Amino acid sequence: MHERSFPARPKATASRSSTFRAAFSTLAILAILGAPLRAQQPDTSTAYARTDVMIPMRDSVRLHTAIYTPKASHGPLPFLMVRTPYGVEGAGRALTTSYKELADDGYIFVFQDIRGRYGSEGRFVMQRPLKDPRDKNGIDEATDAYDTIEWLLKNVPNNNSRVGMLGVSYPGWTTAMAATNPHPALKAVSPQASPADMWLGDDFHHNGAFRLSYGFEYAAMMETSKENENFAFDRYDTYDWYLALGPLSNVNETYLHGKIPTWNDFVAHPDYDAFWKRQTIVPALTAVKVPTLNVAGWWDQEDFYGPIRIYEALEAHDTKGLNYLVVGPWNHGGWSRGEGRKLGPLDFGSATSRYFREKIQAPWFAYWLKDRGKLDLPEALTFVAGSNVWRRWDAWPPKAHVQERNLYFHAGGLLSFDPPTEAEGASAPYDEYVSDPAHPVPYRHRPIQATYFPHGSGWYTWLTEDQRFVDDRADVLSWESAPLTEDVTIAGDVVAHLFASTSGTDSDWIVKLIDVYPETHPDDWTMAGYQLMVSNEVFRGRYRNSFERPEPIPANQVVAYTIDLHTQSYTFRKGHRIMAQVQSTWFPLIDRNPQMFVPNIFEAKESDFRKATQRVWRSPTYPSHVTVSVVTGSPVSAANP
Ligand code: PG9
Repeated sequence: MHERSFPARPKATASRSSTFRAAFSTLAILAILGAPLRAQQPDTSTAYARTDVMIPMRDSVRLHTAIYTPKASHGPLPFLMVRTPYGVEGAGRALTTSYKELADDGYIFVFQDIRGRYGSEGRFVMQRPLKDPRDKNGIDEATDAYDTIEWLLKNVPNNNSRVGMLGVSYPGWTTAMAATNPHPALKAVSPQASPADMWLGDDFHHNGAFRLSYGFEYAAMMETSKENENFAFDRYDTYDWYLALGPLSNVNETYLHGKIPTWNDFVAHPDYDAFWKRQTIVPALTAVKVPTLNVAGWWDQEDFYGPIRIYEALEAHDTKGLNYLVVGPWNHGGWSRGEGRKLGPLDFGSATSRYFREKIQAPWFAYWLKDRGKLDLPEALTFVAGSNVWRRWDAWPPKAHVQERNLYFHAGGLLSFDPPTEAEGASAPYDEYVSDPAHPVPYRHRPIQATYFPHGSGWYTWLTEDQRFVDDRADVLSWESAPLTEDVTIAGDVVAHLFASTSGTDSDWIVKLIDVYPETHPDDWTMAGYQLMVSNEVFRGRYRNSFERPEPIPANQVVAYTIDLHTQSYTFRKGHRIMAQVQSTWFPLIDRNPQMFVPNIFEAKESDFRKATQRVWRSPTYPSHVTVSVVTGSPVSAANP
């Protein structure tokens, strides 16, 4: 294919010097590299030639698209397409990094700005919902992908009539959306860290608790202009900034002035209403229409719920064995860059990201798009951190060779597989703390840089931070097991069953499952006593009976909460301890709950915020515990590189 074959590149769509903020693969990349927001990115790909086109959609809106074709002659090639809201100027560089293995194989790469972003026409709508199927003139990300594919097949010479799609996070979601109503030429997809439901578990809320720092910063970044624009904080430690902000009503009053549609949606839709139900992709996942490789990272700070939920929803309809899951020891998009041997202070002993790109992702697309090789993928492939091996599973969560066991909270801060007895709780069958919204527990070490702070932010690795930084807080409770006498490997779902009371009428409950390293750690002294979060989640108490209709919590009554801590495959090594932790603030990751019921927390007043005394119960009647699935045999084979 040659530049001549395409319509001329429109002026508006950009010289190479236009703004760029890398993340057509993931937002994280540039921030990690510390590149300034408006830096010029040289296109370092030399083996491919780039052509920019404006592709018309069915409603005449034109989408800016960069097409990379190999300079050397090849037979007909398949397309690999990434549809992104983050700009496509750096796509060429990605062919030598994130997509190197694929680029070496030879594809026609297509990078497209979605509607209303960067060089594309039309209006950007945050996570635009799927159109009503009865609306013949409607558009959505699936129709835009469809129309683009139709155009590519007709206009790009030397293609083999097959298309693959992939992407991390937002581009992962556009991939998943394209597969809901796919063009017949779409033959394989890999949605990676795709959100599935922004109210239940992904970027913007978890179980109704609002992800303040991410929600605010992301909405402002995306909707201040067509191109990414970071909110200008006036200080380095955003913990201070968010605390000084006061109630969320000050956001529009003082900073956004009603100009950021997504923020206005947060305010107008605090509960799980029709707005969020229209946006979630899950109801559309009624069939596996395209072979799907779902990818997730155990320490993904943005979208871990999504890829697992998408896998699970598709799996219920996977009659032909076309739906697969890979979960590795990665942060958000970690598999698409670097070696993946380390994350924060953790060393996984092998190059897990390179392994994924070379041995899983490249063969996946070659198999479906080039008829090359055979597909050597189990139903689920997970990395078991702790023992640091890849494992192949024939179902996820595993159905055989695992046993559900409960880790119970006991008096004296003890955690054990034995249930509590009457005797141990004789004086007080609970542990308690005072939660004060004026002094919320930081979710990570301070200073807490802005999420996309251009000179490096702790955001990307916060899930792996040593939890000892909250040790001295009286508003964090911990229960810890004795040192393990043998390795304990868990595989499958992790669920907290909390029996808790509050003196207030609303409350957040945050539960963490933690691996406590032994004090003697001869391999690496910096890890002695380390407290590594293995699973975690927040639950906003007002939603305990219904996500749609919040209710006050009856003050001082014990209430049972089931909190999904998602899924894990992890080995707690012999000599380590297992810890469970409970707290009621996680700031500014999660907005402060006033702890007094108000109809809409986005409209709470300063005077609504109250201290509350929280009790976590641990008696035979109210046995708070965390349920894990312990691996009992060797059902699985190792699959190490
Ligand atoms: N986590 C980002 C995101 C995806 C979808 C919607 C909103 C945010 C991202 O990295 O793309």
